[in-house]
Amino acid sequence: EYGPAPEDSSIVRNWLEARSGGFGHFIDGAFTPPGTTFAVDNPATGETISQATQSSAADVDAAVAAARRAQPGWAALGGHGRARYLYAIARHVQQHARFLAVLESIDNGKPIRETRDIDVPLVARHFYHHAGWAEIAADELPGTEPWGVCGQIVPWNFPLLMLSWKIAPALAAGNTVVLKPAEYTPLSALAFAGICAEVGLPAGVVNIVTGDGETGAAIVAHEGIDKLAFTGSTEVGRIIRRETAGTGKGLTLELGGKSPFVVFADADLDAAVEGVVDAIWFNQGQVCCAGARILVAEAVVERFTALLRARMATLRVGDPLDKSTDMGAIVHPVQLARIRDLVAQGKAEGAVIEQGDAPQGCFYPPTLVTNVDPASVLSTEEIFGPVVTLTAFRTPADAVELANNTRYGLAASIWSENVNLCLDIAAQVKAGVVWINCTNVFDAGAGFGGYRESGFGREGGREGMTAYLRAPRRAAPQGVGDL
Ligand code: TXE
Repeated sequence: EYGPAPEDSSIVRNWLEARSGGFGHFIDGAFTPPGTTFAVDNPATGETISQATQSSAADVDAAVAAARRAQPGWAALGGHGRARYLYAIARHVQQHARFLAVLESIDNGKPIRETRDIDVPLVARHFYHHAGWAEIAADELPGTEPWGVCGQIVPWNFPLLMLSWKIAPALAAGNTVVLKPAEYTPLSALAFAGICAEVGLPAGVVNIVTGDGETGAAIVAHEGIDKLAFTGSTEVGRIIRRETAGTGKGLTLELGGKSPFVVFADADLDAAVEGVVDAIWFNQGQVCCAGARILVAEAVVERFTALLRARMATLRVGDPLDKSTDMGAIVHPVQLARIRDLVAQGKAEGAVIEQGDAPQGCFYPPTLVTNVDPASVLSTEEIFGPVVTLTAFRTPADAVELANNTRYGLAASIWSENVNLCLDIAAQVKAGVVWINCTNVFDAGAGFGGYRESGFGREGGREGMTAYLRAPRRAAPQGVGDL
């Protein structure tokens, strides 16, 4: 299997060089000239690789107006007409897979192995899946209609994948969109805009505006937006919930997490250790559903911890474009400082910190935290870095209590060879997604989302599709969060 090697970064370098003046927005089917720009950096090298435009209120107005104009025609194309475009987008994502994988890796700092094998294939899968939904939605979800124009705000941890989670169902349902990528990682969304142009997507169906939280706030407040979808911090989710209260806008929020990873005494410990690698060291731990709290049965805690330490020592942190790298760079020095501060705070509170190696720069080593109090910041705060706590439990009831001792409720992972026990525990753990003997398994056909302070609404599957449809004759299955 051939995958991108470091030298493949030249395809991205050439693309960026051809756009050395930086990027404008993608509005009404065309790129605007760059305006007031901000730097886009490669976190692994610290180098500025491009410039993107900070959107003004007028830019957001123009994008929303374009989306409004395009929406009736897009809906009128019918399911099959829209599906053809979604299939075309999926195919073009596959055709540009190598380019997109390298671009995402350079912009975000994540290992090329992950962008190549996980992010980009899942993006294509999401568009194929929702092309299927476009074909059958009229039959499967009768009496529904698109919301109209969707405002979509995505984070930097899976820039292109989160874009696909937002755009694919919205378009399948007959909506048009104004999407804002995160300011740290706007490039793959801009490349995606190029793909929309390439497949001849009607102008105004997808609009991409770049900028920071101010741009996000302008989208949230805009009267021409009918539905909002946000993935990001619980803090900003709260603001958006407040801002949209009483406006009639649809809303789904996918926010933070502090997911438990529960290992029972009869678990396959080697498999569970690999699970931890995937749960917390994948994407440098910058994963909303990261298994950030290992809870392990007392009877096996020593054996498990020894295996985990040995595995942690083998992880390679470094150049994201090197195919043998396990962990790349942290997305931005601000996030790195946040991780360092939280770990220092935890250490001051008495936690024991063990770390692997990491190069100088915007990197953070894989980190195991033991002797940690349940009230410590390391047990309660979303660190959004490669830092995992480990706590022993005595009985299954203790495990459930510890697992639910969080204000979040996004995901959980349970490890045991006793499937009855797994199912019993799964039913008691308060999490939107529960994985048994696996972790971080995503599929476009399965709903993903949380409850409590992890937000509400689902992305993927039938529920994810219905979130983009108004159901005049039925209550929409969303909007019941308790933020
Ligand atoms: O998030 P923000 P940040 C968590 C994680 C991380 C912390 C801070 O714990 O350490 O949040 O990250 C846009 N109105 N997650 O500061 O600010 C912003 O421009 C509208 C978990 O980067 O929430 C970006 O596009 N939009 C998370 C997006 O919101 C606003 C992924 C997310 O940024 C806005 C990311 C406003 N007032 C961080 N302010 C997950 N659930 O996966 C900012 N934005």
